[in-house]
Amino acid sequence: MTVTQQTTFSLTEAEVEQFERDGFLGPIKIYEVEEMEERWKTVQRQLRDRSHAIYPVGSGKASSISNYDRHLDIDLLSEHIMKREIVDRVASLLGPDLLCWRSEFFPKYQGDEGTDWHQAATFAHASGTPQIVWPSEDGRPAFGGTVTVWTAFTHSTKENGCLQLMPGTHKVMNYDESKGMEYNAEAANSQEKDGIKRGFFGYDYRQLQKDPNWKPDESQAFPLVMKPGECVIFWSTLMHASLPHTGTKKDYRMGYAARFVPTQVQVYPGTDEVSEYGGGIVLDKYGTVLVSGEDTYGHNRVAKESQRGFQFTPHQQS
Ligand SMILES: O=C(O)CCC(=O)C(=O)O
Ligand SMILES: [Fe+2]
Repeated sequence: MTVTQQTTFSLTEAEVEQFERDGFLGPIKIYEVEEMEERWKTVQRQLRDRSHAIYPVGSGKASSISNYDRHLDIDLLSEHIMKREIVDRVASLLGPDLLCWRSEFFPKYQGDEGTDWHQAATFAHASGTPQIVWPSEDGRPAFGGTVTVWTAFTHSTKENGCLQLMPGTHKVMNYDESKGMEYNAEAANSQEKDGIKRGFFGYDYRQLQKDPNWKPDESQAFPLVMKPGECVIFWSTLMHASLPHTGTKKDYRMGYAARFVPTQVQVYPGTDEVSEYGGGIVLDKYGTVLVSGEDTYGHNRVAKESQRGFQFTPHQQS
């Protein structure tokens, strides 16, 4: 794996080794608590204004995918995915030529189930079509996945549904994302798995298990408590989940995940529309964002600026 030249926020060799061993790094402070809280208030207000959003609003559960990629129309989110504190670190892991291909909100409100244990290499799990495809090496597909930077926009605690991780589980896939899952919005918030209320936003991730009799080993898991403004960087192929929200109404948790791949990866190859989570989006206004380096492959549409004219000027790692 490439260790890029040292810049202000690039990782040390020891941190890169730790990431390769454990599959994650963090929590890492990106914003002061007060700054994050201010930013989140503003973003929250701006999320409601969809006049420049690239996907139209969906109904019910489908609304979550209509809030994909709001970094393409909300300045504070455009700035967030370009932040050197994030980009330099991810470049230390994936090399200097980097795309942000997706961002997503992950809320947990009072009574919400936890997120199922899962791993994602192609992101075909819900739509049935791979959303990211790495080049094949010697005719074999390389080990896929994306580096996710999940930032706590609010406090993230054991009571309000913080993430859980299983260190070191990112090198073996327990799931086959091509199997397909049944969508059933009504099934949400109704199932216990090993005594913990969990689901996957209307899906049951267990349907993708390679071995139907296998069970995630909860004893390997730990809860990742985070303050507003802290992030965790992890391979999407790391076993990850979250706890149910058993706390009070006021104390919701909000995570914002930005996903990165190197420029040699094909994003949404051969795909114009995505149907998943009971909703659908059309990719006509979609573009990846080159956050660092250059794109010599030209596999993907690259947005030069956001829908509001925010300039995506890639950082140089030197
Ligand atoms: O926030 C959660 O509960 C799940 C997040 C997740 O699965 C992801 O960022 O890939
Ligand atoms: Fe995930």
